[in-house]
Amino acid sequence: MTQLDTLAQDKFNRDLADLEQPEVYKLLLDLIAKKVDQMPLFSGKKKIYYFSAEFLIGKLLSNNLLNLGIYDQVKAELDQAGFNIEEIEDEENEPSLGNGGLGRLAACFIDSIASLGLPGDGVGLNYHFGLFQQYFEDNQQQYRPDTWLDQENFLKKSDKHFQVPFKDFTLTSSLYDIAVLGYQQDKHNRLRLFDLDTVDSSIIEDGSISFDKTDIEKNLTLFLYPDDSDADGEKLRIYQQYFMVSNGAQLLIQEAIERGSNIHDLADYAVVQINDTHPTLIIPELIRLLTTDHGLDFMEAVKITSQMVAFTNHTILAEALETWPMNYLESVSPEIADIIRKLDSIIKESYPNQASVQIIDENDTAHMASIAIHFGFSTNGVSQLHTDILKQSTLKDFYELYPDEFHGLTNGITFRRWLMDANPELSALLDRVIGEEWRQDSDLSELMNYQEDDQVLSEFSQVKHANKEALAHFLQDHQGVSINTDSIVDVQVKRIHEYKRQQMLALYIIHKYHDIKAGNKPETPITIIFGGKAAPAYTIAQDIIHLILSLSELIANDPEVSDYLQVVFVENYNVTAARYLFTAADISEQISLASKEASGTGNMKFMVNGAVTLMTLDGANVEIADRVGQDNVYIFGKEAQEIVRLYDEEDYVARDYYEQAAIKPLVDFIVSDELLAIGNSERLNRLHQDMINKDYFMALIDLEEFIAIKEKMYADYQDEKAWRKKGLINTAQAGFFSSDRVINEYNDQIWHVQVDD
Ligand code: KOT
Repeated sequence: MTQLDTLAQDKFNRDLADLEQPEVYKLLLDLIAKKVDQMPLFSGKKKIYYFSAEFLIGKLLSNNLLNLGIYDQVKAELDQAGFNIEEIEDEENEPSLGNGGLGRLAACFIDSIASLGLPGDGVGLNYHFGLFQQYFEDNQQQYRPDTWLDQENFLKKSDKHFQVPFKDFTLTSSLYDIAVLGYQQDKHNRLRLFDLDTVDSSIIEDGSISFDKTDIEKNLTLFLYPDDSDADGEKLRIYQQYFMVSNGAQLLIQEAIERGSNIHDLADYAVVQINDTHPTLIIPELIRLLTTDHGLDFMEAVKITSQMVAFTNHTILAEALETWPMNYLESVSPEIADIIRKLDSIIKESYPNQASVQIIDENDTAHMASIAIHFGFSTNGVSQLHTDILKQSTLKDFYELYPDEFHGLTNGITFRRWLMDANPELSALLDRVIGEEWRQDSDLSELMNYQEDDQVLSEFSQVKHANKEALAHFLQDHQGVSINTDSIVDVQVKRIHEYKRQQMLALYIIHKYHDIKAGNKPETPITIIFGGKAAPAYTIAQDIIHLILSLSELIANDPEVSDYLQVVFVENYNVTAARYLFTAADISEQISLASKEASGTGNMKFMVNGAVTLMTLDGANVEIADRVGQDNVYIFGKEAQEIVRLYDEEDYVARDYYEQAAIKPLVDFIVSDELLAIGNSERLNRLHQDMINKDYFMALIDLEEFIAIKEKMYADYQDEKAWRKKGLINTAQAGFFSSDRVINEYNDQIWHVQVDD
């Protein structure tokens, strides 16, 4: 009798084959829980605490089975009983605990920390409705709360509680844990998510995502702030951040004492990595706890804290830099505000004439990044280019004060999820061609020896085609759209933001639409796919979604064009959908305005799955191009230095570009009779005006080059073998972008934690 059959009989007194799908799902949860119960925690003197407001972990069922090394066996048992493991995974809701790149990076990092055998937990919040679910109505983005907690899941309520003192009340937290299983490890780490038992979903206005913002006890962990690379200045956010870090700080001190710390040596027991500035209040909170609860004097507490906290910056966008008015902080926690004022005095005394490095500015507003840099021991950027820009411009004055504390650590992705789990066909092909070592060391470079091998290239093509079929099924089930699996699959998936320039790809679509109508039919049909959410407060981003959806409808209903060009916008893009898109893509769109995308990590997920990147020299794209060489990527557009100069000298005038003969008709088509007949005039007119008069992220500056290079790419695709060779070289060179490499670098340069083996 199989493992699952035995469990089924214990639990239901029936055979596996007689169960319903939800029961099988529960059985698998039980099986995994049993295995986890037998696995001790990773341990050691010093432990990593990765603090993040977001952990975009994705569904865990198959990932956990894979990490436990029982995926194939379980799949076979299920097959035998007539179940399909992918259908069973439909029973699991995707945890809704992140916005985009920053949250997904945290998920990849905790996977790698465990897979490398390091003791280290993630610390965050358990948002009951997480990020909103996106759906489309009248070609516009709409919102519904994500009820992800409704289904049985991997969260386990612990018996830990802490008291968090706010100005007017004290809240008692509850701690939930999710086991983080490293790849083929016999110990595990945890994701620690704090919550409040008093949160009350009945305060949400029916079916919407609006709620009473004042009643903290009822609303604190209801929702995740829906901003990506943006900061929303509401007070509830400070409550959330302080709740997260106060709990996390109390937890880490408690655990350190249990392991033998005498408090004075706390920095030998714990290192805290903060994922951007959202957890910065851990600095004053640690100082508060060390002085008030543990009797240290202020300067000793400051010194210990400064040896414990390391800061990662994820963006140079000014609108994303967190600043809090001191009166907000005072109304949330006067003690914390008071400590921040003391830290500010230290800096004002040390650097009296340097406005740019102060903590509190002339408007009595606190700059969270300043606190993190002055009172942490490490600041890092997330790609080489991003780190250079931090050192040379955004954080130049800080870099001059602390040159040795700056690090550049290019982001990475976990191959467990983004290759093994997402693309079992490609993984099996890799096993056959280069052996299975890559599953341990992420080294795929041996594949370079097969770039001229017809057999391998043809199998590579077959895998891509099978993944296009899987994507087609997903889109059919998910939103009733059918796509041509023999078309070129060209994908841009990421949050909707002007700097990422989805609007530039929309202008290309307008160009292509007219070109096809003029009789220039593509040899191979083209499917352009978008996915991503826009923040509810970000009007222009929603206008861009509206433009793309309206174009999609126009093209689908035009028989002259629809056989050659299709535009799809995936509804509610998330980790679950991402898997199908990264593995099916021929073309990866990484077209941000140079200097603005700190790293990007989607670029790496496409690359490892053999897509060819269309890129500006931004973020980690630069390093992708360095590794695969000029023949295997398509580069266009102005470079970062030039863009930084244009901003410094306010030297970009959108209208000058708009007036050009090749550009004007494309922009003006946004408000053409054809599109206005489909779309909303207010949205289309606003976007049109914005592009002509502002275009703050310079979609027009690179448009002509973009159109030219896209045409070249589609033409090059016609040589199937040459195209797949490019894809194969991309996969072969992707090893560097494994998050295992990144975590080893963090540990060598910043954390210095011992592997537990
Ligand atoms: C959000 C709010 C405030 C500050 C920063 C952010 C932020 C940055 N959210 N996501 N990012 C992205 O982080 C990724 C991981 O490092 C990068 O790859 C990506 O370029 C950032 O935009």
